[in-house]
Amino acid sequence: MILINKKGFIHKKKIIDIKSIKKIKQDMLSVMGNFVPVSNDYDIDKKLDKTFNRITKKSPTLRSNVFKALCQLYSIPQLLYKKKLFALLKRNGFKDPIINGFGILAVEPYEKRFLFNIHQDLRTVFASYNAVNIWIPITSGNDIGGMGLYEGSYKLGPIKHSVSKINGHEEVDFKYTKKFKKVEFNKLEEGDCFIFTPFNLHYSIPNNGKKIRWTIRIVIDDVSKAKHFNKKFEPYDRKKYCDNRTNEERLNEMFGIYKKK
Ligand SMILES: O=C(O)CCC(=O)C(=O)O
Ligand SMILES: [Fe+2]
Repeated sequence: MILINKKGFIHKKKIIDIKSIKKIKQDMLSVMGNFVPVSNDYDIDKKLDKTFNRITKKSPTLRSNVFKALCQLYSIPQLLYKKKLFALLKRNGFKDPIINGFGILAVEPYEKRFLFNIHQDLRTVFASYNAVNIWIPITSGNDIGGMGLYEGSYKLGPIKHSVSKINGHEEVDFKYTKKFKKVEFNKLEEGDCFIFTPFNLHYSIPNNGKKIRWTIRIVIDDVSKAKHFNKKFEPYDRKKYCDNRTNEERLNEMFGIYKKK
């Protein structure tokens, strides 16, 4: 596996311009505005959080469906065509890029339910081991948490994950992290880009701040690295390594439907 660099991740500052991020936030508000009144705060982040809280208060089903729609926003993959990001991917050797998936993550202050344990992203369908996550904070702050990652741990290859009895998320045993240096991305600046291989072990850092940590994730891959295509699409047998329910299905089965405290 050759992945970006030996560490399997890069951090580049100011890759996505603030205007494009604002456009995404406006699109998110427009989606939510179909179901609740949009808050009239001047600050767009406050507007976003308050409006999303209104959605949450209204009903768990509405929250879940609105969230699904936000994850599929048209304007998310458009970021890939921004000059700086496009050039960055080219420089990192993406010859025949494809989009495997994209979405938004919301980590609310002091909300533990959606925090990821140490994992690799094995539920995504990859075409090759050269896939990368492009992780873009769209809110800034030091106290809103972030993500931790073990540099170079992709060298372990896919690891069999188990479901945590404590929080219902998939995880691998801590022992796998031992040989690798941990880096934490917890000083988030909107528009920065963290590009990392989904095979690097990584986890969420809790949000102890006052606003929601919103992040965008786009997964891309390179077909020129899929030498196995004459036999199969994926580079390995994914079913052997992970649970195939969605996060939401698994959490609902284990802990009941989400209701905000
Ligand atoms: O943002 C987080 O808390 C973790 C995100 C993550 O695991 C991912 O994007 O694959
Ligand atoms: Fe992940």
